[in-house]
Amino acid sequence: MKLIGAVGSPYVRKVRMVLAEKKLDYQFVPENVWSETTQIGASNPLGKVPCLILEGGEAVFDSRVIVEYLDTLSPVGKLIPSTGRERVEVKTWEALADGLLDASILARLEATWAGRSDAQRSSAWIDRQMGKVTQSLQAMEMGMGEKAYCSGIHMSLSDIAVVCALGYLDFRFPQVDWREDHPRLVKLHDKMAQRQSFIDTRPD
Ligand code: GSF
Repeated sequence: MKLIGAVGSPYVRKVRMVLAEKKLDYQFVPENVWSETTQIGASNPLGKVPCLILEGGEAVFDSRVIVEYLDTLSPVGKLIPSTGRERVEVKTWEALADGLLDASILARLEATWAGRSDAQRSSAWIDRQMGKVTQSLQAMEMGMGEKAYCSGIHMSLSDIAVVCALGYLDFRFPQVDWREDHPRLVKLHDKMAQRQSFIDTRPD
C-alpha cells in the first residue's frame, strides 16, 4: 500500500497513527496539494490528502474511510468496535475530532490562503469556525468524564482522532491554550503522546 500525504496534515497523521498501531507496512508518498504542480487529482478527484493506494492501484480517500478499511486488515489492536453502540460511539468521537479540524482548517485558510486578498478575508467567518473549535473542545472534555480513554476501556480510534486534533492545535494554533480549561484532555494527550505512533508522526 502507498499513502499519499503530508506530514503537516492531521488527517494524514490519524491514518499514519492507525497504520503504526496496527503494525501495517506501507510506503509514504509526500504530496504538496497546494503546489500548482500537484498530481493528487490523478488519484483523488477531490484534490485532498490522505489518499491510500491499494496493491491493485485502487485509490481510497477520506481518512475516515481509510482507517475503517485499515482496521479490517489485521486483528492486531482492533480500533473500531464491529457493531452496535460501541461502534457508533467511536465513530462519533472521530466525527467530533475531525469536525474540530475541519473548522480550524477553514479558519486558517480564511486567514492565510494566498488565493484570497486581505479585503476578501472575513473575521466573522473565522470567529464562526473558531467558535466550533471551542465548543468541540468543551464537548470532548465533558465526554471524557473520569475515563482513561474516550470510549470503552481500551485505546480506540476515538483517542487517536482526538490527539491528532489536539496536536494540530499545538502545531498551527499555539495561541489556542486548550490545556488551560481541559484537564481531562491534557491527561489523555500526555498519555497518548508517549506512544511511538504519536512520536513518529509529529508534524514539526
Ligand atoms: C479531509 C482531508 C483534507 O481536508 C479527510 O481525509 O478526512 N475529510 C477529509 N485534507 C487537506 C490537507 S490538510 O489540511 O490536512 C487537503 O488536502 N486540502 C486540499 C484542499 O484543496 O482542500
